[in-house]
Amino acid sequence: MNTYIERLVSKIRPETRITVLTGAGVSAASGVPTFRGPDGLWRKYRPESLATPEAFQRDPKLVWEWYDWRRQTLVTKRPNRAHEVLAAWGERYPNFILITQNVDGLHERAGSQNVIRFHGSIWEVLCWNNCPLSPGRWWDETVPFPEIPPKCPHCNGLIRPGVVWFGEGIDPEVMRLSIEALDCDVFFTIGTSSLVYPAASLVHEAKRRGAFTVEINIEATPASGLLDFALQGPAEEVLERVERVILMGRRKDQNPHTPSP
Ligand code: BV8
Repeated sequence: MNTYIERLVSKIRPETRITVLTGAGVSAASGVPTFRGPDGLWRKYRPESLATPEAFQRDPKLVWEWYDWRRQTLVTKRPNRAHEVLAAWGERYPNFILITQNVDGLHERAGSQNVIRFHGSIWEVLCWNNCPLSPGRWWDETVPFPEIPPKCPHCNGLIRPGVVWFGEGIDPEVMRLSIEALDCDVFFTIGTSSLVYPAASLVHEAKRRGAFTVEINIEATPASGLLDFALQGPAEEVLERVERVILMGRRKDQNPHTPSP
């Protein structure tokens, strides 16, 4: 793995255009259940039964019970080393873009700026009736909601979570920014099963456009065999190792006579 990490780091310069796509695996070390892992969120519920507009129409209370439970869980969690390293890269590299499929907000809590939230945020809500008095969507961190399903303060109808459900399109501006970010030198896909589209198509388009593509995951995914590097291991450990090699290299550049440890 070290040789791979050294070869990867040799491709990273201050001006390198780096784009990262993350999935639930990046939040796993924070104790946030993934979707398809052994304790996965979907294990208890079927995606069709909860994360779709039809499910919400049919049973808004059940859907909100699931999201309110996830929000209550999230407030007890903290960003882990994977989030922290990615936030540091966002500071260090001017051409760094982070796209996440996660709706948990942990990247922002770790300090990442301008995160492209491909599937929205569990901390945003919008009026289910799109009532004219309500803003498009707004931030609401109420935990727990005193009333389930919560009501729109502007029309007393229902509000819905500000996430993208199955069968819903990606916000056009989010999609535009994400596609623009595929013109990069190095594309990382980290902690995602690469099963949900169109998010799973991003890494392939980045490769087609000439990016060096790297996957970090604890297991193989449908994308693994198509990428330049598949680094197998927990994101919080692999990213820490990559960061350490980067920092060692920077120290050497600044003090060429530093003996390597
Ligand atoms: C759309 C927000 C059209 C909500 C989510 C057949 C073929 C292809 C596509 C389809 C199809 N049938 C239907 C579709 C479309 C569908 C889809 O892709 N379905 C899949 C299941 C086949 N997609 C859609 O519906 C999308 N919309 O197509 O719309 C359209 C277009 C225009 C106009 C109208 C309509 C919208 C999909 C968005 C769904 N919303 N989330 C919420 O969170 O409640 S999806 C949700 O699951 C996540 O956001 C994420 O995107 C997705 C996948 O989850 P992952 O993040 O990858 O997590 P997972 O648990 O799966 O994997 C974790 C990984 O981490 C694993 O690989 C594991 O090994 C690894 N890991 C674990 N620990 C670690 C680790 N890795 C590193 N370190 C660790 N420590």
